[in-house]
Amino acid sequence: MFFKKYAIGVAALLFFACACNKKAATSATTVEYTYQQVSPPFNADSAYQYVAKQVDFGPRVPDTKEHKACGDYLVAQLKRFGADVTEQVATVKTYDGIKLKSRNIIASYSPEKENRVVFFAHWDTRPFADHDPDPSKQNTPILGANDGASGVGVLLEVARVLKSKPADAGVDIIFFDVEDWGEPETAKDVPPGDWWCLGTQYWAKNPHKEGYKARYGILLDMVGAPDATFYKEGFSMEYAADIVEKVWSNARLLGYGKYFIDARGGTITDDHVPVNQIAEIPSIDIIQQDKNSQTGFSWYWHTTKDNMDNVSKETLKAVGQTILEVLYKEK
Ligand code: AHN
Ligand code: ZN
Repeated sequence: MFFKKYAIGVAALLFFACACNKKAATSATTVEYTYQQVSPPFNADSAYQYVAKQVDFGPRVPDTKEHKACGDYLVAQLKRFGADVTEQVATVKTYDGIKLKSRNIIASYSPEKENRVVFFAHWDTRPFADHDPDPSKQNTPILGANDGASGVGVLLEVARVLKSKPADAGVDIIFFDVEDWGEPETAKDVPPGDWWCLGTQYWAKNPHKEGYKARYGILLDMVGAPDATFYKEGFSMEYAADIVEKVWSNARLLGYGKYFIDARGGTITDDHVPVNQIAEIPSIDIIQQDKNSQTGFSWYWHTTKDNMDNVSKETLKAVGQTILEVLYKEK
C-alpha cells in the first residue's frame, strides 16, 4: 500500500518536474508538486475476482441458464454493497429475428440527489465468436472476460467502495443487457436497424425513473486487457468532450497516462450512443482500441480467446482508480 502510493507520488513528481523545467529556467524558481489523490483506494484484486466470477458462469448469452445465474449474482452483489437495485426486464428483437428477454440491472446510490453521475457496462456476452480465426468456432459463444466482464467487474468494485465511503454526488451503476448480439459483418439480409446495444436502447427510451437525468455518463467497455490503450473515441468527443478531458487528465495525474492516450481514436457504436442520442445524457466510452489490429480492437476480440489470460489487474486499477477520482471530486 505504502509502496504504491509512494510510486505514484514519484511518478507524478517526475512528470511535473519535467513539465516545470522550462519555467524554472526562466523564473529561477522550482515548484514541486505532488498530486494528492482524493478518492478511496480501488482494490484491483477485488475487481479481478468479480471479473473471474462472471467468467466462471461460462458465456452469459441472453436466455441461457448461465446468463440468468450471473444476473442473479450481480443483483445480489449490488444489494450487498448497499445499493437500491432496480431490474428492468423487456423483450427485445435481434437482427436475426430472435426475441430475447433483456434484463438491465440498475444500482442507485443516493437516489434522491439531483446531482448524479451514471457509470455503465454491458453484462451479456456475444453468442458467436464471429472473428475467431478457426471457422469451426465462429458459431460458439465467447467467454467475454474482457468484452463484458471487465467493465462490470470494475463497477462492482466501485459499488463496494461506495458502500464504505459514499460520494457527494448521487451515483447510478447500470449493467446493460443484450449489447453484443449485433450483426456479424458477414451476415446477409440484415434488416435495416440498430442491432447493437438493444438493452441500452430500451432503457434510453424507457428510463427506470421517469425523466431520469444525470450530469454525465461513463461507459466502460473492454477495460481489462494488459497494456490496454484508451483513445479519445469519436462519439465521446462529439457529445461530451469536456468529460473526456476530465477523465483523461485525472488518469494522467494518477500516473496512468500510458493507458489513457492523448490522441483521437475511432468512432464506435456502443452503449453510450443511445445514452447520448436518446436519453440525452452526455456520455463517453472508455474502450480499448488497438490501432495495429484488423478489427481496431484487441486481436482476440469476438473470438474464443477472450478469457482471463487477457485480464490484467494493473489495467483494472488504472481504469477503476481514475473513475473513482473523477467521481469523488464531484461536488
Ligand atoms: C461494433 O462493433 C459496431 N461496435 C462494438 C461494440 C462492442 C461490441 N463492444 C463490445 N462488443
Ligand atoms: Zn463484443
